[in-house]
Amino acid sequence: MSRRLAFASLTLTSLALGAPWLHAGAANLVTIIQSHRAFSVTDLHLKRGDSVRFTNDDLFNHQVYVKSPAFSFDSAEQAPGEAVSVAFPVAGTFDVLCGMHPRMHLAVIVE
Ligand SMILES: [Cu+2]
Repeated sequence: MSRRLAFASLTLTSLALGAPWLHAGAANLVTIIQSHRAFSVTDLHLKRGDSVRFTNDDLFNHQVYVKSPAFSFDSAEQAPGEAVSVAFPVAGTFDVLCGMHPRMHLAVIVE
């Protein structure tokens, strides 16, 4: 399984050791590509408040979702070429899945 961590490394900005309420305005946006029934990375580290933009680079629909007690998201059907963005407002580890392709999986770790 290939791990294109170059994308993920974009999120590893300087460690924010200050108080959480000082993070406002420092949120990052990371782009993840959905291609060949896979996400472009297998895991992603974010800071609370960062967003991920999922871009469907396949010729068929995807449906990205997160379902956890702390945080849920559902893109609904995502047509080819369509991008959806989601912010991760709470800390935790979240399984990002596709409603159409059960083998698609991305682990998002929010600190
Ligand atoms: Cu899919």
